[in-house]
Amino acid sequence: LRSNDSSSSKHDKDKGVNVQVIVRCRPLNEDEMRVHTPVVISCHENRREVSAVQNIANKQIDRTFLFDKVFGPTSQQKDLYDVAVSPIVYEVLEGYNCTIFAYGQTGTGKTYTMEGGARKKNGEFPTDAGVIPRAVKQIFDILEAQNAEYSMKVTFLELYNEEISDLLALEETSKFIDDKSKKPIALMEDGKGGVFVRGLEEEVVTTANEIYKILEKGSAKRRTAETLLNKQSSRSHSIFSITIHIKECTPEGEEMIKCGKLNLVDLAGSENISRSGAREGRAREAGEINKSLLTLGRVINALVEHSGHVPYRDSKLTRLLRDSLGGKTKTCIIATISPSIHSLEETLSTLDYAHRAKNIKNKPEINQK
Ligand code: ADP
Ligand code: ZZD
Repeated sequence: LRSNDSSSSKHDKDKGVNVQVIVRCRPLNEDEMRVHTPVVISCHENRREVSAVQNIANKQIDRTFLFDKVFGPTSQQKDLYDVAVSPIVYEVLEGYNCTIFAYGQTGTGKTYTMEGGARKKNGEFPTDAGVIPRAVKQIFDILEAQNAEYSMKVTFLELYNEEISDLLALEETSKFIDDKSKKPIALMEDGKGGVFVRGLEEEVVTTANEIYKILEKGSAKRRTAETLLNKQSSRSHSIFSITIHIKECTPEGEEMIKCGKLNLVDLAGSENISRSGAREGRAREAGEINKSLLTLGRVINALVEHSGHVPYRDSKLTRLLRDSLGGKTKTCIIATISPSIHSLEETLSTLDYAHRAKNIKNKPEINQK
C-alpha cells in the first residue's frame, strides 16, 4: 500500500503543480466613500470566492469565481503575508525558486501589496509594510534562528518600454538620463534555455537593514527617473530578486549547498490590455501598448490552451520570467481589484485573466549541489 501511495504522489508531481492564484480586493478610498460609490464586489474568504454583481438588461446577474485564496477589503498586510506568502518563503529556503506577481488595474493595490507603506523614521517596522519588506525580515529571522551558514545577494530592476534599468547601479542622476553613459544592460541567453541580465548589479547583503537601504536607494532612483523622463510608473514593471545559498550537512556528514531564489514582481497596470479589441486599438494609437504585458497574456493563453508555440521570446518580461511560467519555478499571482462599480469592466477582465492563469502547471525542482 505504501509503495502505491508514493508512486501515485510521484505521478501527480510529474503532471506539475498549478500556479497559485490569489485575489485581493482593496477597500473603497475616502473619495469613493464620500460620494457613496456603489460596491459591486463581494469576497467570501472561507469559500475562496469572489462575486461581481452585474446589471444586464435590468436583471441582476452575479458572476462568481473560485480562487486558491481570497482576501477581502478588510484584510491586513500581515493576514495576506502570513497566509499566502510565508509558506512560499519557507520553500525558497528549501531550495526552490519562487515568483510572486502582482497583477491588476492601476490603483487597485499592487504596490501597496508588494511594497506597502513607507519606512518609519524611528526604525520601527511599519504595520502596513508589504510583501517585500516582510519577506526580507522573515528570511533573516529564519536563517538566524537556524544559525545557518548562508550567503545572499539581491537585484532590483525596472522594465519600461522594453528597456531594463538597474535600480541598484550607483550613478549620478545626470548620467542616468544620458543614454551614452548609461550602463549597458542586456538580456543574454545562458545556453541552458535560461537568460541572465548582463551588467546588472548584484549586491551581496548580510542584514535586513542593508536590504532596506538598498530598497530606499532603488525607490529614490525610480522616482527620479520617472520625473526626469516623464515616465508613468503605472506602465513599468519592477522585479526585486533575492538569491540565497545555504550550506547544509547531510546526516552522513556530507556538505551540501541549497540555492533558492525569490522573485517579487510588481507588474504594470493591466488596463488597456483587456481582451476587448477596441481598447487595445485605442491604446495602440496612443503608443501605450505594453509589449511585455501583452506577451505575458499570450504566454498564459498558450500554456493553458496547450497550443504548441509559447511566445516567451516576444518580450523582455517573459524572457526574464520564463521559468516562472510553465518552468521549474513555483509561481503565485496576486490579482488586485477595486470594489467600485466604476471599475467593474476592468475588474471582470482581471478576474477572467487570473482565473485562466490557475491552469498553468509548473514542475518545481529543488536546486542542490
Ligand atoms: P497600484 O500599484 O495597483 O497602482 P496602489 O498600490 O498605488 O495601486 O494603491 C492605490 C491606493 O489605494 C493607494 O493609496 C494605496 O495605499 C491604497 N490601497 C491599495 N490597496 C489597499 C488595501 N488593501 N488597503 C488599504 N489601502 C489600499
Ligand atoms: N511603497 C513605498 C515604499 C513607496 O512607494 O515609497 S516602501 C519596499 C519595497 C520596495 C521598495 C521600497 C519599499 C519601502 C521603502 C520605503 C521608503 C524608503 C525605502 C523603502 C519599504 C517599506 C518598509 C520596509 C522596507 C522598505
